[in-house]
Order: sequence, then C-alpha cells, then structure tokens
Amino acid sequence: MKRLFVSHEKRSVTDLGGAWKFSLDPKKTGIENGWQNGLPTGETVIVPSVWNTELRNLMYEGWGWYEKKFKTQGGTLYFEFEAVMTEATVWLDGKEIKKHYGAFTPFEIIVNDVLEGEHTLVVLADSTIDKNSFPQRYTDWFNYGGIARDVSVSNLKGVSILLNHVKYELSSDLGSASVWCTLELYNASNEKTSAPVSIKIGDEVIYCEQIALDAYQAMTINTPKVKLENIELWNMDSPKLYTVIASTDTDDLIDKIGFRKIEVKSLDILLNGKRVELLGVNRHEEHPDWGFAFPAKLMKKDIDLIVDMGCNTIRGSHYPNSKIFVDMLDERGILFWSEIPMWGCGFSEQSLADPIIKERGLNMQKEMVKYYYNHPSIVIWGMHNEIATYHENSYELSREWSAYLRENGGNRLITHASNHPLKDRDMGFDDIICINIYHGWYRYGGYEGKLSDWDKMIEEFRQRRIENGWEDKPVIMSEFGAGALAGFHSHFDTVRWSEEYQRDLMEYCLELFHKTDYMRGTYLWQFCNIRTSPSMDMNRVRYFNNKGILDEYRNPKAAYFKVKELYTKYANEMKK
Ligand code: ADA
Repeated sequence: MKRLFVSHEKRSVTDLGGAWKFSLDPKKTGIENGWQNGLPTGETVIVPSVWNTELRNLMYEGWGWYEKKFKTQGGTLYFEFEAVMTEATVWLDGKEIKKHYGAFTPFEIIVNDVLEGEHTLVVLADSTIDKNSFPQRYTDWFNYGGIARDVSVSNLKGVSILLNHVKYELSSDLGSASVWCTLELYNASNEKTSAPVSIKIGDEVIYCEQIALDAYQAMTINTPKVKLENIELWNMDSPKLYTVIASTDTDDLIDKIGFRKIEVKSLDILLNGKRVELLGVNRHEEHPDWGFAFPAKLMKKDIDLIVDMGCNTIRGSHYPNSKIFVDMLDERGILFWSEIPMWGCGFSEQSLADPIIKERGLNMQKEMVKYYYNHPSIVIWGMHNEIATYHENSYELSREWSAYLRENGGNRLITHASNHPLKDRDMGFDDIICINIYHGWYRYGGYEGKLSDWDKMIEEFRQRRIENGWEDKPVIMSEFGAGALAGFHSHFDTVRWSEEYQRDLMEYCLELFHKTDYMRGTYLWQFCNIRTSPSMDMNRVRYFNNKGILDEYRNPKAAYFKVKELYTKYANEMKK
C-alpha cells in the first residue's frame, strides 16, 4: 500500500503494480473454464486501474479477470490489496485464498509454506450490482470495476507485525498523554519462535517485551499504558506527526500518528479545546479518465485547490479514500469525514433489516476503523448517507453501528447524513447532526425548490431540535448545491444550470448557514463534477453530476471564486 513515508525497513515488500494479463468475462464462465489457474488469453493492462476507462468498456459491469506471475524466495507470503471493485476472489496457483466484499477497503491474505520460484496470482473482480450490493443500482456515482488501488506481496519472516493501533488519552491540559497500543502479531515461521517486540513513538520506547508464538500463530496484544510528557498536539495550523515504529528482530511496521482531541460542547465543535467552524466540500475520489484508480499526483492538486478555497475539511463522499490521500490530509492539517458506501436512496426500507445488508455494512465500518484508525485527520465517522432514517429498520441499524463506532472508533465524532431532517429518528445517536437538502434546486416534501424555502426549514428544524432535546448537538449542512454547466452563462440570475445561478445559490446558502445560530459548518455539494450512473437517468445531464464548483477536469466555475471569498472570510473570523 503506497504511503507518504516508508512503512517497512526490515520487511521486503514487492509492489505488484504494473502490467497484468486481463480479460473480461461477460458470460461468467471463467471458473468452469479453469481461468483461476491462469488466463488462456488476454490483453495487457496496467494495475491499478478500472476497466471502464479503457476504450469500449465504459458500460461493462460484471466479471473481469487479472493474472500476474511473480517470483518469490518462498516461505510465508503476505498479499495486500488496497481496493478491488466490488467483490474479489483471489487464487494462488489455482487455489482459492480469499473472497472479499466491498470496493473501498483494503484486505490482506497470508499464505504459508509457499515454494521458491514463479507463482501465478489470479484475481476475479466482480462489479455486478444485485439486491445485496453496496451501492445499489440507483446511485449517484459510476460503478467502476477492477483492481483500483495498490497490490503488493511481502515475505514475512519470524514474528511479524500485522497491525498497530495507537490509542491514547490526553491529560486535561492536553500537555501529556497516556498511550498504549493494540498490536496484531503473526509468527510466519513453521516452528515456535520467540522475538523481542518493541514500539517507539518519536524518540520514546513505550513497549519492549520478549514474545513467544507457536508456528503460524496469531496473537493480539494490548500493551500497558505509558505516560508521554510534553506532547506536541496535531493542530490544523501545525499538524505535528509522530513516527511510530513497531518492530521485532525480523519485521517492522512504521506509521504516523498525531495527538489531538475532537469533542462537542454545548453546540460547539472543539479541536484541542478550540472552537472550529467546519468549512468543507464533499469530494469524490474520482476522475473521468481514471475512475476510482485516482493518481496520487492529482490528489495533491485537489488538496491544493481545496486549501486555496479556504476549506479546513473534506467529506470523503461516499466511501473510504486512498490511504495516501488521508496521509496527505494528516500532513496538511485538514479534517476528514470518512464514511462507507451506503448511498441510501437506493436502499429500500426493508433492505435495512436484511441480514446480508446489515452484515456487509457493519463489516465495512469495521474495516474502515481497522485500516484508518491511526489517522489524526479523520475526525468524523459517517455511518451512512440518506437512508430511510424515518423508519424503524434504520433506527435499529444506526443503533448497532453507532455503538460499534463509539466503542471501537477512537476519538471521533459520529454522524450520518440525513435528507429527512423533520422525520429522522436516528439523530439521537449522533454527536453532530448532518443535513443534506437542496432547496433552491430540487422540489420536495411541500417545498417549492426556491431559495426562500430555506428560512422555513431552518425554523422547522429549530423547533424539532428543541422537541427532541438535541439543542446541544451542532448542526452541519452536509450537502446543498445546484448544477451548473461549465461555460454556460446567463444575464438572468434565475436561469438554472448557469454558472451564475450556482454561484448565487452558494452565496445565499453559505451566508445563511454561517449566521444560523445552531449551525457550525458546511460541506457544499460538491468539489467537482463526477461521472455518474445511468440509473440517475435524465436527471443528470451528460451522465455527470454537474454540481461541482469545478468541472471534472478541475477548471473552476464562477461559484469557486465566491466560495473562496466567503470561506476565506469565515476562516479569518475564526482566527480573531
Ligand atoms: C444527495 C447525495 C449525493 C448527490 C446529491 C445530488 O444528497 O448524497 O451523493 O446525489 O444528492 O446531487 O442530488
């Protein structure tokens, strides 16, 4: 997995990116034809990538096969896949070694006793949408298929470190921290092995023990608490990161952490005790030429644009983003909201009680927490987006998922994005209330699609907060916006799809929310246009969601400059 820093000095990792043999399988006959042993024919593609951006494959949904031959000195191999869309089945030399469901979270595979020499790795990526899939058919993004993020293989030797979650409690003056770690160890040797296991944070060794494990045994350890004095905090203007090295005599795992506290106190969001107004954008990690196989170089460009706009936060709508992107946010002090790909309008009320849907969703929450736990920039876990939160099935699901995140998710605020602010029953589970509404663009629920609808809604929701005892929960407008076709201008400010209409709507909304006493932030919809699913039909001109304040090639529309002016003004007010 690519990171912004070296994550192993002792472990030898081979990047399996580059040329793979590839074949589509529209009839889904590959298994009966033995393709798991190796592909009979195929073209060469570059991994990571998605097949839909190749010529003629745009609309292909279904099975895609990948094959890679690689050489190894043998022993215990550790494969890491950062993202395969959407279901992955993996074979090594014809033997199935993994099935994984979920497009945007990593998974790994340990294979013992591999012989020295050349081996064949085959991956079946299945992007088929069915009644149990995340997302469902009706979803406002494009269903890309393929091996979209990095693949690597390592040789594990002796006692190895598979995971290290750094946990801490800050003292009340935030000057020191009580720190401990949850370590997952694995003995990659075929005999009982004893090894020194140590953890260093910055210059301080916080743990050092001799640990013995049986052959191929896994073990989870919670290390004792240690006090670290004179902590330098991770702040937005000085995002101090500490290097954490967990190592044994034969293996290591290097990561970065930051010490910070995010909390809510009587309507305010506090980062390290200081009030923050969230000035944010929703961003898909998507580009029409690369799909979800998003290049790191462009991530930096997106962040530069977002920072230039005066933002201090990004919502990773609507799925976990690449690790290297979140590393960049850690380095630059930008707050991040991470969520799972549960885009609600496609999920029926009944599906929310379906055991497969619930299990898949919870598993995605677990994987998100597992792989992203150490990132200081992630301050919000999003449970889901726009599901039927007025229904009891949703209530049960949110109850279970919020309990899981609260117990296991570290110091983060929990939320869900709701498009039913006046009927939502799940907001009581949240630390911050997040509302998606498009007044001034769509007509719905007795509202007329006019900007003036906002005033009515703000007053109605004020009342609802009081009736439900939610007065202390900050409210964030997590989506609002209007479509604009880049280059389409009008003298008349009421002409929809013009850059001027979008710009004026953004100005109206941002100024209104900024001065609304119970609101503490905004995530405008959206950073840039995205390619979307044909299931959205005529609603989406060009089959793009055109609500970006930049177009899909990151060229600014008029709204970009207005947002920049306003967010910069609000950011300066915060400094006073
Ligand atoms: C919803 C949804 C977004 C997008 C938006 C829109 O709020 O969460 O993904 O579809 O609506 O453009 O209508």
